[in-house]
Amino acid sequence: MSVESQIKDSALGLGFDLVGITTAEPFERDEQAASQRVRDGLMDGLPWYNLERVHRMNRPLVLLEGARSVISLAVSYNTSSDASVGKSRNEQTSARLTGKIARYARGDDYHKVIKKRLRTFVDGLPDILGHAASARVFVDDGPMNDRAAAERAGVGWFGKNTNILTPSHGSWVFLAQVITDVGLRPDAPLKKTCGNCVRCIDDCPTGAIVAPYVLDNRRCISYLTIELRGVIPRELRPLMGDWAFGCDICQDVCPVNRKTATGFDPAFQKRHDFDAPELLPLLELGDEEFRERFRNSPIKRAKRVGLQRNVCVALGNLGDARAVPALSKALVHDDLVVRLHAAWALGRIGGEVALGHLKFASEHETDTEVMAEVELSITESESSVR
Ligand code: B12
Ligand code: SF4
Ligand code: SF4
Repeated sequence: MSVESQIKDSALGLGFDLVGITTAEPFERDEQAASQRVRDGLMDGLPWYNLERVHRMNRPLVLLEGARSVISLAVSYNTSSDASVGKSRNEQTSARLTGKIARYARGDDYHKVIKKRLRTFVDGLPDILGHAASARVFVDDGPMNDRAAAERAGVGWFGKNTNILTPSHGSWVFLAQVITDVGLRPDAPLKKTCGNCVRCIDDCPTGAIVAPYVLDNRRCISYLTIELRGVIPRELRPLMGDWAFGCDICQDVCPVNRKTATGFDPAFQKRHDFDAPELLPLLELGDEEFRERFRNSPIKRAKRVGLQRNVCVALGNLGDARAVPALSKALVHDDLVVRLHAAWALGRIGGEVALGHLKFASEHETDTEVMAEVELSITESESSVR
């Protein structure tokens, strides 16, 4: 059995679903494209994503001295069917007021789980090779272009929504890389493309996929609900639907994802209520309860205030008056970002009761930015009452 086959078997045995190998040559097309994206302002909002990082992340030799190969790995997180996709708003609101969490975030934090697995994998390399090897591991936590490596190693191909699509598991995969100084026979990239399909581009509600393979980070719901700290641009809020954390629309509509193998990784099984969580109780969470509920979950990244801000937007978009009491409580939240989005949501739901709460807030609010939102929402609410 070749060394490459033994390495792949070892990875599959540890719970990786897919593995491919590429050289440590630079990803030149990707470096150029990503640099242009930064210059065009399409990566704005992620200050760490700068030209220096783009240079490093596309050059394995800069990341590991003597690098010769990249072993590219993927793990499926598609472990359960989706309770919320395909349900109409009426079906959802008739029972409970629920929002949506992106699939990748329904189980344990993948960074920790996969990092541990990568270390075990690397520890096993000397036994296979018969000598020591230098290696550096990455899983979305360092300057490495995961998608470019996965594409060139034949793990999958770039979809027009910018995700890597794999033939067996669709795009529902986490990507991880091992850069090593061992020379390995590379795999060939897949000869697959999206063809004429443009579903993801047409169905993205915020128009974030501005051209095939090009995403405007600032418009992506994933960015707005996970990475953005502070106020969500007003014009984008109505387009965000009921996403409380992340967004899967451009993957849900993708025909390649229709028939995909299910992942069995216990770490990524859906936690209770993590696909379509009840929104109102999330608004009530204190710091300690937030930490407890989202311990070892990717959702921690949004922080309590970010998640509660997202919940306000989702409730505003659901437009259900049952949310008015909870949102009116959020008008006196200790964080101004939550107060501001609660005011917006009340204005969007409208009606006499919501209007009354907004007027009360207009007499007591001390922050000028929140006050401006309260006043705008009063105007909108008054026009809905009339
Ligand atoms: C920054 C980032 C984000 C940002 C920006 C996303 C983006 N598209 O750039 C935000 C916060 C919005 C985000 C969202 C998501 N992310 Co993210 N993110 C990253 C991160 C850290 C860097 C990605 C990056 O470099 N983007 C910069 C741009 C320039 O790259 P790109 O969009 O991939 O574009 C490439 C193509 O255009 C290609 N290209 C250029 N010209 C051409 C021409 C042709 C013909 C072709 C084919 C390609 C091509 O070159 C570009 C550079 O490689 C990676 C982890 C990592 N270290 O790599 C995870 C990563 C990409 N994210 C991941 C995930 C899971 C997500 C979400 C699905 C989460 C969610 N459900 O909410 C969404 C998906 C949104 C989307 N449609 O992309 C996974 C993707 C797995 C996969 N199957 O592809 C990654 C790889 C993390 C991981 N290790 O698993 N993410
Ligand atoms: S994740 Fe959502 S908002 Fe972002 S590009 Fe895909 S569909 Fe658009
Ligand atoms: S929806 Fe169509 S265009 Fe978009 S990634 Fe899937 S196959 Fe490609």
